[in-house]
Amino acid sequence: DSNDVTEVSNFTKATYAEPNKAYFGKAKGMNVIYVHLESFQNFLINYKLNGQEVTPFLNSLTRDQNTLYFDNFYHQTGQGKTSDAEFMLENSMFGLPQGSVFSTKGQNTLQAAPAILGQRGYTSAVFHGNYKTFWNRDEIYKSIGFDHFFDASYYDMNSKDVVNYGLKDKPFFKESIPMLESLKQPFYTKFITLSNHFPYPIEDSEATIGPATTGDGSVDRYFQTARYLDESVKGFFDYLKKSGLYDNSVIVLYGDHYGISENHNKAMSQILGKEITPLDNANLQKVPLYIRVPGMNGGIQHQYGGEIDVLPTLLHLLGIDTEDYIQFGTDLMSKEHSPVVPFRNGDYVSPTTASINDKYYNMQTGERIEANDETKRYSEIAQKRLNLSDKVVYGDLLRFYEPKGFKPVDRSKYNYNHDED
Ligand code: GP9
Ligand code: MN
Repeated sequence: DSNDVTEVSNFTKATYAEPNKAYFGKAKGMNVIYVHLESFQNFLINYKLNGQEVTPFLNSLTRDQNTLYFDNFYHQTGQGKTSDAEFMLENSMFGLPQGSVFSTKGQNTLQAAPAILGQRGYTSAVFHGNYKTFWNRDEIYKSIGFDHFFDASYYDMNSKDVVNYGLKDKPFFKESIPMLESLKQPFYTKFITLSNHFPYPIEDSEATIGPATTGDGSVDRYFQTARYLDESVKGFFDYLKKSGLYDNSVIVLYGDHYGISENHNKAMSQILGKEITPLDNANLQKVPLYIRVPGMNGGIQHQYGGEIDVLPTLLHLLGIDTEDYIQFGTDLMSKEHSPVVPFRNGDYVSPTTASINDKYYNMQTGERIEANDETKRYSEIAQKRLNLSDKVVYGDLLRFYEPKGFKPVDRSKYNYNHDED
C-alpha cells in the first residue's frame, strides 16, 4: 500500500545520484534512438578471430569523439532475457527473480521513459521483426506508454528474409526507415534486432567472416551472426548520417544479455585461451553500452554499471531530473553513481570486490578473498535494491505514487492492432 511505497521512495531518494553538470541537458530536446543488440557480449568488442576484427563498426564507435562507451557495463537479466533488459531500460526497475516481468505483470502501473518523454512532446515507437505478442509486449507496452509498435505485421516477412525468431536485421533496418520517417519529432524509439540470437543460424552467402573452429556450433557461428549485426548497424548509421537524424539524435546501443551460456565454457576457454573461472563467468556478463550525443565529449568510460543505470543516465542527458522518480539505478556519469552492480540472483560485481555464488573475489587480482566489511555492505546494498524493486513490481506499488508533474498512463489509449490503425 502507500506505506510500502513511502519506504521505497525514501530509499530511492536517499540513493539518488545528482546529475553531473558537464553532461546534464547535453541532449535536451533531441530524438532518442535505441539499438538493442541481441545477445551481444562485450568480449566481442575488439576481439580478433583469425586476425580479423569481428565487429569493425562497433569497434570504431568506441573511438568516436561524441560517444561514451562503457567497458565495465553488465547485463542484469534473469529468466525474462530480452524482456528483462527492456524492462530495466524503460523503467530502471529490475526484472523478477523468476519468470518474465513482461509476461506476468503486463498490467502494472509504470512510470517509464516513453510516458515521461511523451508528456514532454515526444512520440514513442518500438520496431521489431517478430510478432507483437511475443514476451507479452503488446500488453506491457501500453503500461510503458509506447505510442506505436511496429511489429512483424508491418514488415515483409518473406521466407528468404526470415530466420529463427523473425526478420533478418538488414531488411529489418531497411524497411523500418519509412516508418521512422512517419514519426513526428522529437521521437523516442527502440530498434530490437534479432539475427544474433541462439543458435546463431546464418547462410553461407550472408556470412562475411569464417566461423570459429571450437567444434561447438553455436559458439563458432556466434562470430558470424555478430558480424552480420555489426554490418546491419553500420547500414543504419549510414542512413542516419545521410538523413541528418545523426545530428539531432541521441543514439544508445546496448547488448541485452549473454549469447553464450556457461554450458559452452569448454569452447569459450578455447576462444579466450584460458580456463574460465567463476569470476571470468561473471565478467563474461559484460555487454557493451554506447551513448552518442552530438557535440558531447565522449570517451571510454571505466565506471561499473548495469542496465538498471541507463534510464537515469539518459534522462539527465535530456535535461530531466530523476530525483522524484522511483528508479533503482543511478546516472553513470554522476560523481555519486553507485559502484555496486547487482545481478538478478543477488550476486554483485564492483570495481573492488565481487560476490559470486557465496564466494568473494578481489576484482583487481581475481583472487578469492574472505568476506569483509565491504563484501557484506555491498551484498546488502545489492539485495536491498533487488528486494525493494520486487516489492514495487509484485505489489504494483506505483499505483500509489505520483512523481511531481507526471500524469498516470491511460492504458486504454493504446492499441497495437495493425488493421484498425
Ligand atoms: C524475441 C526476441 C528474443 O522477439 O526479442 O528474445 P530472447 O529469446 O532473447 O529473450
Ligand atoms: Mn535477447
